[in-house]
Amino acid sequence: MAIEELEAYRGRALDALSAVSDPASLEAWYRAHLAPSGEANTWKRSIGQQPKDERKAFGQAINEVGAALADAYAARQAAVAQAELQRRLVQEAVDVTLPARARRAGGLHPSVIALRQIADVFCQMGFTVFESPHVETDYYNFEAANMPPHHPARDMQDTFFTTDGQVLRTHTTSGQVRAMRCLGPGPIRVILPGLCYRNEDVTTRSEMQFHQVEGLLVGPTVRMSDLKGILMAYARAMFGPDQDVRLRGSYFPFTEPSVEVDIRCTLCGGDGCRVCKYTGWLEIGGAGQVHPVVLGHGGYDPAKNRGIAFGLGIERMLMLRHGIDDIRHFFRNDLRFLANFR
Ligand code: FA5
Repeated sequence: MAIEELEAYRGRALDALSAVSDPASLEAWYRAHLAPSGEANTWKRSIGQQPKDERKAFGQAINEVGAALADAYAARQAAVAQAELQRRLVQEAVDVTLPARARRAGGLHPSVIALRQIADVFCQMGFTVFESPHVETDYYNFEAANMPPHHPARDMQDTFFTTDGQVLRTHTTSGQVRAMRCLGPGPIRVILPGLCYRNEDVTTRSEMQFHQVEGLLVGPTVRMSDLKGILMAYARAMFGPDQDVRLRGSYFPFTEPSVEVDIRCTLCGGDGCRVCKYTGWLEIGGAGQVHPVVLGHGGYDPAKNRGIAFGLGIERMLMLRHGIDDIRHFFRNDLRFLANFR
């Protein structure tokens, strides 16, 4: 009787096992049947209730059923694992025929693109690039540029000071004497590109930070006519082969004579309009012959050497070139503006 019940149990357990198709129900089946508290083991407790002469055979039958269930379980476990693997392969399959999602690459800032173009223009004229620090000493930014303490010209450039008494360079002219001391005593032909900082009210034409490209030539034969030729080459590279340059008398403490550099108005071509205030000309920077005091700070004998220098504003040049009406676009990080220059 008990043997028949045991056989019926075997049939039930194997039927239940054959219906198992996933790891969770396989685990549940194992707990119900083969685990120490599972049904296959509870049979063992009933051995003592059997007639004495049947106990041995009943015990063997229980062991056989247990072994048969364990074999069937192992086979089912392998089948479920295989099925699970198949399921995951299908579920996680990558459709290699799908079109790739375009990656949006970053790009260079318009001022940096312009700086690179400008470096190309000047390098073709034999210039090399000289880098100087953004955080500068008062000496290099002002004093070496012939602006001793209390010189009124310091007010022309409202300055950001650091807590330890240094300044954020107000112009790339701060690198002139550094370049002379580093590259002298022979002739020098360098540009010094980079950011400058001024504590100015931000307007459509003025920012607190902007790029300049400084140019510096020093040597025994350098003269103002070289300056005009170089600036003409720059203007034509930036604004087209018909562009013209005008040097207009001005004042800078570090040059004598000093000039403002104008190009013919890019909007009206020189006829006069609102943008050029009806003068036909637009300013792109300052320039001049390097002051003897500055040459002296750089270690050059002013009696034997002359220098010419210029400082060009990059964002204002780009505003003229692309018809940009507000300089603040450059540092707003608005991709709708920046992406136009990719
Ligand atoms: C100077 O900075 C002189 N160091 C230039 C120079 C160099 C003269 C060598 C002689 C010899 P200025 O302050 O004018 O000069 O500035 C030069 C150019 O920088 C300007 O023409 C303008 O294009 C740009 N610039 C000046 N201030 C600002 C500002 N706040 N925002 C944007 N661009 C500016």
